[in-house]
Amino acid sequence: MAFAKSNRMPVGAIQCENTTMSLLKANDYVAKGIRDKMQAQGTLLINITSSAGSGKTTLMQETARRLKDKINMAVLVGDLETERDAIRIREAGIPSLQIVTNGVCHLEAQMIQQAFGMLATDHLDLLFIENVGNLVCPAAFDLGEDYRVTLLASTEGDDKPKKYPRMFLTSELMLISKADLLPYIPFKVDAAIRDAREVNPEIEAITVSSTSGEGMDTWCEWLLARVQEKKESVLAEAL
Ligand SMILES: Nc1nc2c(ncn2[C@@H]2O[C@H](COP(=O)(O)OP(=O)(O)O)[C@@H](O)[C@H]2O)c(=O)[nH]1
Ligand SMILES: [Mg+2]
Repeated sequence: MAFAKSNRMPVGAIQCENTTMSLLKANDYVAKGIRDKMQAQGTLLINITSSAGSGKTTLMQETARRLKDKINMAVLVGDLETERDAIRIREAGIPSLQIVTNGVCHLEAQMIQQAFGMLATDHLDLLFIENVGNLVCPAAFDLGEDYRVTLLASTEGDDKPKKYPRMFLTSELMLISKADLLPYIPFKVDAAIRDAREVNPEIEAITVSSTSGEGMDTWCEWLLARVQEKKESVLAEAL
């Protein structure tokens, strides 16, 4: 095979790096617009990420049941196919809109922007984005969120923070989910938190179970404190 002068790139090869860089630049531009909109209306935006099946939708349902009478909240939820998660979340009593990505493995800021045309957000205190389930692609796309919260289920193994460092590096909070299963599984909570903090010394950690309710009060208090901070930051800007 012939090589270009640099001797590193086969002639005719597609330089994917450039495409990816311009895609990410465009994404960041739209993400900034979302961040500005959320700041103007005082809505806390939280991007929920994890592997598939770690309990994101169940957490959204349980969080809705606990907080929907205290704050206005909604969920945008991304999946490759089906509207099942949005239906589950609506059953918990809050608005939810499914973003079907048709095979794309992550949500992009443009998709969130488009969703605003179909889900009213102006009055919301808290908007969750449940991202597509995987620990790789969603890590690269800023959605304009205030916080990125990553679930690590006890069933996934405690080695994931070091294996998927970018996701944990870019998250402010790690939720160790399915805590009710910890007695039956060789998952070391301390090891998972230690590894996550070696990747990201600032990351906070809460152990939760949507099934037993363990840690849910701490999680909801964390959310309400962030909602309050957001309101205060909007007020401070108005002065
Ligand atoms: N034991 C246990 N199972 C859970 C918990 N949370 C979710 N699940 C189960 O895990 C599976 C995947 O949950 P789901 O919320 O759909 O995960 P998602 O793909 O991350 O949205 C479902 O069968 C849930 O019932 C939990 O806290 N404990
Ligand atoms: Mg889900």
